[in-house]
This record gives sequence, C-alpha cells and structure tokens, in this order.
Amino acid sequence: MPTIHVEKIRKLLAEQETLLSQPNQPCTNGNGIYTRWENPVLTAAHAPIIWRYDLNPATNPLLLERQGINAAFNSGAIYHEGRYLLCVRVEGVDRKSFFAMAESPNGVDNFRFWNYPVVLPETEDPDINVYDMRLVQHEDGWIYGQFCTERRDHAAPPGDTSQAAAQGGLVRTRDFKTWERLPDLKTPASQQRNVVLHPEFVDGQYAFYTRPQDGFIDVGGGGGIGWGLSKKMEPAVVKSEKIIDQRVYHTVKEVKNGQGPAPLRTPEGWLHLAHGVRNTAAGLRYVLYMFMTALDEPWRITHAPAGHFLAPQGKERVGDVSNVVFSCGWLLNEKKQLFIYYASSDTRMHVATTSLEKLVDYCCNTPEDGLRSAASVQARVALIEQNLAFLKTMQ
Ligand code: M1P
Repeated sequence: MPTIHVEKIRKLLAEQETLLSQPNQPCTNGNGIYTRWENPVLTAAHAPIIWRYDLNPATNPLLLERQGINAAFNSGAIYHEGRYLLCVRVEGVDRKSFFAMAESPNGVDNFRFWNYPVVLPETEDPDINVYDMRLVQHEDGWIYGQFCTERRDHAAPPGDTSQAAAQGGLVRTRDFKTWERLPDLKTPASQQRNVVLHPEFVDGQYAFYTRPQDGFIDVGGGGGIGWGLSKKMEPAVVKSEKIIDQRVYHTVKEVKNGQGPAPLRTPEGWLHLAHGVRNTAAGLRYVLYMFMTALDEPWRITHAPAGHFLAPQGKERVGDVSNVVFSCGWLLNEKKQLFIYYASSDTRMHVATTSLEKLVDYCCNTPEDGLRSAASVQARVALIEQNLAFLKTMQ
C-alpha cells in the first residue's frame, strides 16, 4: 500500500481522535437551575471515519469522502449498567436519518459511536425516514424505543413530491444491538409525532404521550400533548386520546408542543421536559419547557412554570434549522446526577447537568404564566417587594 495513503488515513484518524477525546468543561454563567457544558457532545464530525471513507487505495486512491454525514442530533438517552448511552439521530448528506448508539464514560465528553449504526427492521410499509428516538426502560422489563416514522403521504397526488405522513414507530431491545420492530402505534389521529411511552403501567395498561396532528408540519386544529392507554404493545392501540397539555395563545407553545423524553418519577410527582414552538418573523422558534404531573395520575398537570426552561443561545441558535432546541433524552446516574441531552438547530448535541431536587424546585416555585403582560408585572413586583424586604433584614 502506498505510504502516502497510509499517512493520509493516519492523519484523518488522529484529527478525529483529537476531537473525540477533547475534555468538556461546565459553563460558569448558569442560572442555578442547570449547568450547560461548553462543547457539543456530538457533531457530524464525530461520525466514524469508517462510516464515511472508503479506506482502500485500490477503490479510493484520492481518499475522498464517499458517504458524508450532515448532522447528529435529537438523541434518546439511557443510563444502562453504568454506561451513558445515546441513541442518536444521524443524518447523512442524502437527508436520510438513521439511528446510531454512542457511548461516553462520564456523560459529558468522549462520546464515541459504536462501529455499526442501528439496523432497524422495517414494517410491511417501509419507512422513508426515521428520527427522534426516545428510549424507555419499562417496568415490563423491555427497553422500548419510540421514534417517528415518516413515509410519503399515500393520499398525495402523484405530482406532489413533498407531502409526508408521520406515525409513531416502536421497537424494543435488551442490548441496543438487536432491535425487534413492533407494529406502529395506532391512534385515532391521522398523524403522530413525539410519541413517548410512560415508564410504568397505568391501570394495568401501557400509557403513551402522543402529539396528534392533522398535517405533517402543521398540527392543524388539534395538537397538544395527548395521553392514551393501550392494553398491549403488539400491536399498541390507543383508542381514545385526551389532550393533557394544550397549545396556548401567546405562550412558548403557541404553535405546537411535544413531550421530550419519558418523565422522571420524583416523590413530588412526574417531572416532564417538553418542547414548545412559536412563530416569529424569522420563522419557528423551538424552546424547552417543563411541567409536573401527579404521581397517581400522570396525565394531570400539577405544576406548570411559565415560559421556557432552556432556549437556544449563542452558537446553538444557528444550524440546519436555526433557532431550535429539542430534547428526546435525559438520564439519572447512580449518584442522582441528571444529564439533559438536547440538540441545537437540528445540527448537534449538547448536555446540561442538574439534579431532580433543582428541577422539582424550579417547577414548584416558578410562577405560572399569567397570560397577560399585567399579570407578569404583578408576579415580578411581588418578587421585588419580597427581595427589598429581605435586603433590609441583611443591613
Ligand atoms: O425542526 C425542528 C423539529 O421539528 C419537528 O418537531 P415537531 O414535530 O415538534 O415540530 C421534528 O422533525 C424534529 O425532529 C425537529 O427537530
């Protein structure tokens, strides 16, 4: 083999190793609720060289990239047997998304993709695009994956090449290597995205958070985060869906919203992370928000702090779909440290760390949205008065 070719490959691998092994640092300018970390934890450049280049000088003497990767984002997350695992939405330059597992020794840096992407079995109606995996360790013993399966809308006129239909795809695994495909979730809605399985049985049934929608992008007259039960998973059928968290005028979830990862159980209730979307002159803006539901009634909201919990900032604001943060995964390790994985602008993955205690405090003690400017001012005046009185006691 020509020495120069070997040298080029070594250089490629060494440059990537510098990126993969780069230590991450917590940002110091936080809000107390969570700490962002400086570097993205995964980007397109983290995709293995062996996924992208043909390394053989006989078939690729110029060592050109053959199958480029465009983005790595919207990852499911799980802490499994001491391992920090992400199930990443990887998008090739051909626009097709697929899933790939990435693993880190500490949850904040050194994430490395496994050698092979997830080989996802198809149903009788093949997926055209798959994305946004949520990983849920269910109390039935399986680890379930819920993702969006997108196909061309079969009802679209022949000349229309852009009408798509979204449904809730389901898989299960025990080792993240072998995935068993289950039938897509059936619901009364014509389309679904952001389907998430609740980790526990409710009334002896599987419970789903859904996001019914009339169209592929526009949720139409419905939308909101829905809730429904299914007796089994093969197939999972939600016969009636009720909206538990509606879209609301002049809030961060005015245009649409969706459950993020599966909620986390705390003594005070279920902690939920979700995304909310509003329109602006510059296009849609996606932010993360939180709410809590009752432990015995996971569909009943008990606390709903106003506004966004995390919004795109700095470099996060720009990417393939700018002004977006989106989360499909968070995890708790055995030290009860909470890692929130979020993507920015449909391009790259980040992490923010916090604790259940802080998030419960945030949800229980942040005022709800008063839905009018005057109500927001009242809430702020109450805080100022309390603080001025408190400062006097410090003098
Ligand atoms: O482009 C922003 C997000 O748009 C969709 O989310 P939603 O259905 O809530 O609008 C998804 O395609 C998501 O993957 C993407 O990040």
